[in-house]
Amino acid sequence: MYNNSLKKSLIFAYRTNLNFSYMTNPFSLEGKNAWITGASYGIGFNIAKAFVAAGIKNIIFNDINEAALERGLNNYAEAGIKNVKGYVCDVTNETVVKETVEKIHAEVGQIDILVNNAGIIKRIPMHEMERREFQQVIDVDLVAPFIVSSAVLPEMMERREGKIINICSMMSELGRETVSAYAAAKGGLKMLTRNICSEYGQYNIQCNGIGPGYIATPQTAPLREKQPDGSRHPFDSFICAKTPAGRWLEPEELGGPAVFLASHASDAVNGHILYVDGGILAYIGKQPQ
Ligand code: NAP
Ligand code: GCO
Repeated sequence: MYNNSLKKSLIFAYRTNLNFSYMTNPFSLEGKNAWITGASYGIGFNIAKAFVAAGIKNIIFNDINEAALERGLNNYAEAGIKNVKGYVCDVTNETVVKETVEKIHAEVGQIDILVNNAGIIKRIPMHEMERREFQQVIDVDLVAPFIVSSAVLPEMMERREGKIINICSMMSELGRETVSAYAAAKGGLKMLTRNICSEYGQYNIQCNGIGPGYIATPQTAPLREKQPDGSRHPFDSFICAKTPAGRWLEPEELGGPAVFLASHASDAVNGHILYVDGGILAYIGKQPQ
């Protein structure tokens, strides 16, 4: 009886590439390397901090130029994070992405976890938006996750293990004025997530998304700016009324969900979008008083 259950556990462990730390803590990231794109600050940086707390071996991040990379490296140093390697890499440039993956393999090692975090938004009414501007958003928010994932997948397939997390949005589900390109890209990213799951699940690769609600980062700073008379930005009040918690979320609050999706704890979760929105998608909004 005992022998049988031990044998079953060992077969399970072998099939799923488990290690000892998994058996004691399914949320452990010990021994793993994670590449988080555009993680100099904001959501990506906070996901990196949570990965470090979960025992990650190495954090890899990139930013678009030397100055941005330096700023990021300073942020990691200030947070006391030493096991970090930064690269200058524009995620929309296929050649540079391929070169960066080669450098990471040579200088750090295998990429166990990829977080497609880099993103931009342009808030322009659709009928005033130029095709070039629409395309830029699609390139960074949708085409880049395709480029980076495609460059990382072959090695994951060879090892028959990997985690890809795509940072989606409320706009993967909902629309609003002025964010047509962003909503189109993030809606597409939700479906890219499901398709990577469908195509590569057979290689023990899990691809899931995180759909953050409204998070207080530089990307959303213009929506929270105080008015000249000192009152709150109307969008700020609008978001608080749309969120059951009645507040913006902090980037730190995405750390736990990201650790879950990066760790063996989520090995049976694939193609899922985990909305971390303080309940926005469940709520009709604050009723008039
Ligand atoms: P952020 O503060 O603007 O950070 C985005 C990062 O991506 C920055 O480091 C930026 O670099 C980098 N980046 C942009 N284009 C790049 C490119 N072509 N190559 C490499 N890096 C590039 O944004 P955030 O709020 O942390 O958002 C992170 C992700 O979460 C984005 O995908 C965003 O759409 C998504 N999201 C945000 C919220 C929110 O409420 N904040 C909600 C839902 C989803 P620079 O330093 O050069 O700008
Ligand atoms: C906007 C916001 C959003 C959020 C987020 C929602 O202008 O509506 O910037 O796009 O940042 O993506 O989940």
